[in-house]
Amino acid sequence: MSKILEISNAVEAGKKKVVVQLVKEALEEGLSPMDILNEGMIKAMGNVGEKFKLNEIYVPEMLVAARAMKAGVEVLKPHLGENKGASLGKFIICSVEGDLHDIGKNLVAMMVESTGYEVLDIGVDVSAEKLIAAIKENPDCNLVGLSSLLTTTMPAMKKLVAAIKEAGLDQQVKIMVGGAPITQEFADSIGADAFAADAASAAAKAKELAAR
Ligand code: B1M
Repeated sequence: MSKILEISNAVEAGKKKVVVQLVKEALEEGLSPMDILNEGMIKAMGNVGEKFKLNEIYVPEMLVAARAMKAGVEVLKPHLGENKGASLGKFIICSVEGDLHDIGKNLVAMMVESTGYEVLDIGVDVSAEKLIAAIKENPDCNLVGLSSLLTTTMPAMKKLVAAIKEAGLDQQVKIMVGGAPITQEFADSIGADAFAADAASAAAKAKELAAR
């Protein structure tokens, strides 16, 4: 069995310690960190989601798989991109109100940081009040990232974008949105400045927005 497949199986099975060990071995063997992430771990979470949808597994199994992936990502983190030192500005990122999923958000934070942004992660289930306060407390923030994994939290994303505009903070920050149910069309419809489908494109978009 290939190392990547072993990692994928261990993530799916929620075997945190095994994932950590396998990721270390894969790096030592010279496998690409992006392949380990995309083919080993993100694909595994996709399988977990499919099994959940088919009622083959339940929330606790999703949770242990998520913990195993997070542990693997920690090992990968130093290899995922070179931090160029904060010079592009400050990026505030969160998962929107009602949404507790944070693996994708964390990956986006990590990749955007590697492009040269300082990152302030304000967590999950973030209300408009909390987000607005964070932007106001950080006048050097020039980019906000909103993540949503549930179709039911898409309206909360719309609400956060509207709150930023109502507070006049869209003069200060650009807004990037993403997450599994989010599309370019949805991003346009709620008035976001950018949409990214994955963490690597989010990093590229963030760089592009800093140059605008
Ligand atoms: Co949940 N969950 N979950 N879950 N979960 C999904 C999202 C689901 C698709 C599973 C399924 O049914 N197939 C489904 C949503 C269905 C829908 O809305 N249509 C679902 C559900 C229903 C739920 C609950 C309601 C289950 C329940 O309680 N009955 C519940 C809701 C909790 C809540 O948020 N209020 C719930 C809970 C959980 C856990 C807590 C158990 C756990 C999360 C743990 C954690 O995050 N700490 C969990 C997990 C693990 C998943 C799946 C299996 C995996 C998510 C993940 O981490 N993927 C997921 C199924 C799936 O995604 N196929 C599922 C890996 C990650 C790297 O990808 O997050 O998509 P992703 O991020 C990507 C891109 O989307 C993008 O870049 C990332 C990296 O490439 N991206 C951005 C993300 N944010 C971005 C922001 C950007 C740009 C790009 O700019 C700012």
